[in-house]
Amino acid sequence: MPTNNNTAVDEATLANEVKELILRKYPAKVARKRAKQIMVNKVEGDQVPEIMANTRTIPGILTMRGCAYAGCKGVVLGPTRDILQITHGPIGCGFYSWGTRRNQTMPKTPESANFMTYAMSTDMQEEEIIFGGEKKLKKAIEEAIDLFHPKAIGIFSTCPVGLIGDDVHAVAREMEEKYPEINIFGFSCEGYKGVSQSAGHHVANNKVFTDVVGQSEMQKEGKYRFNILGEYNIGGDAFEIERIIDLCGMTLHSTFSGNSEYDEFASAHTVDLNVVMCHRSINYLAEMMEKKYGIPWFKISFIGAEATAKSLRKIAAYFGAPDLMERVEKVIAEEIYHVEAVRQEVRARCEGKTAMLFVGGSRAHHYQELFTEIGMKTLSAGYEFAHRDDYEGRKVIPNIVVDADTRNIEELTVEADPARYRPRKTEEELAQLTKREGIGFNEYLGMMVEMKAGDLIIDDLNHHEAEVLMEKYKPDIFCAGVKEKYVIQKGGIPLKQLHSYDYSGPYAGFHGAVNFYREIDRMVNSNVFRFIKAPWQKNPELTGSYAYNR
Ligand code: CFM
Repeated sequence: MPTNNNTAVDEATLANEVKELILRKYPAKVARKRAKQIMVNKVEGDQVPEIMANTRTIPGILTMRGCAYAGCKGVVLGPTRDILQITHGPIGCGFYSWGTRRNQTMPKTPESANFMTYAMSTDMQEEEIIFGGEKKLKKAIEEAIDLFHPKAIGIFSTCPVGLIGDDVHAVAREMEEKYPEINIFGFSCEGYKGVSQSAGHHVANNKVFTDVVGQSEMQKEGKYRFNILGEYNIGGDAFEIERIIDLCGMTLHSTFSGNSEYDEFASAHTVDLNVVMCHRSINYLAEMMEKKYGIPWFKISFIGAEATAKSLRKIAAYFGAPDLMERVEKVIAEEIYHVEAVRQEVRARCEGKTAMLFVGGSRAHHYQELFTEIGMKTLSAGYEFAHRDDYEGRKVIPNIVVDADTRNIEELTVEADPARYRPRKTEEELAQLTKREGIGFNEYLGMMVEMKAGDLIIDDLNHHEAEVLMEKYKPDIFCAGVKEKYVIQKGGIPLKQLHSYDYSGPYAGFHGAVNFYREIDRMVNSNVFRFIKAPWQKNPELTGSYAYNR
């Protein structure tokens, strides 16, 4: 996007002021650390400032982050309907990770297994914390097998399980010997692992790779077969993506993990391509599948009509068949025609309005596209738990300092499978595709590279900082999650939840783009927010100070 230099200078001045205001409230040590996590963007080619990310949240700061268990059980495995998932731990962990993410699913027949409607947990009590919980876990597994006869069972560890030393992997092995027809595996995804849910993604990727992928040679019909990695069917996104891929005549073998089944995971290594949507949560699996099976991967996004079209073209170009490319062009033309009518209408009302996005590890980047399509500008954005590569691009991976928190997570050594490794393209073909079609294999440019100079980038945003942003920038819309929603809305700014989509969706693909345009139009042009006076705007605020200051 061309940038007007003067505007960039003005924006950078404001961004620097806001940063200064944010830091002023903090004790010196905290300010020093936060200063490295709050960056005024500069872009020179693919070079952007270095940002500190994926480090511990400073105690006392109310972070937006979640835990490793959430990243493993809730995020990566949660949307799979027929892997029976048992939370080994106190009941709260299982209950609060049940259904709140709005990942949807559609069993193939009414009889097909779907365990997503159940919250299964060992419901640990003091007794198990003191004497160990393995016995109770075995009982829970047997009970689940009796009731549901699943193909596969995943056991998810919560904090106390790690603290008392229950060996979920030994239990899984023992139970698998007893029930050899069921694939039973455990995840060491104790909540405290790493510094956020990002650690849980990695733990999940590792186990799915070692224990599930490669277990079946099932092949779906079709010439153009691929997997989508990092799409979780929030608000029905996967349904819309499936619709489009069907129209294009391609075969989506497996989605990790929106609207997915165990058998699709188990045979995911039989495809010819992996495309990665959410880089943060699943790039590990893409890399490992390439090393072991020879499946190339590249980054795509189905968020935004243009991004969807671009991604479809890339996939078609990869397969390289002229009839496929023609069919894809036809689908794009038809779909864009309908999107355009709404886009133009909405754009007339939204042009020039401003947005901020603070979400997870990929959406804060992807959704900027949708705003751009209706003429809105992003002023500030950040991830909750992404790593430097999600901000600055994968080129910085070799320079990322590995700290103790990262060492906590197993890094698998993967080698080519002696029997099943099969390069899908020659080196020369890959180089050609990169040159001719601009497909960046094993590449992710990162959010900052695709944002403007002068934008304010904040990692692991907190409430104090969100309030300063609100006051100083007065954006027309703020995108974050439920923990932020009501504080922001009481401040008179509409908040769109980009995790659960509030009660709406899908937002992916062409239909999703239309849904999003309309929703944002309603929100930014609604008068109701202008009449809101927050309690602290009507009455004097209570302020406090440390006792030792007196
Ligand atoms: Fe990937 Fe996600 Fe996200 Fe994520 Fe998440 Fe999510 Fe997210 Mo909430 S996998 S990183 S851990 S795109 S649950 S579907 S919305 S924080 S930006």
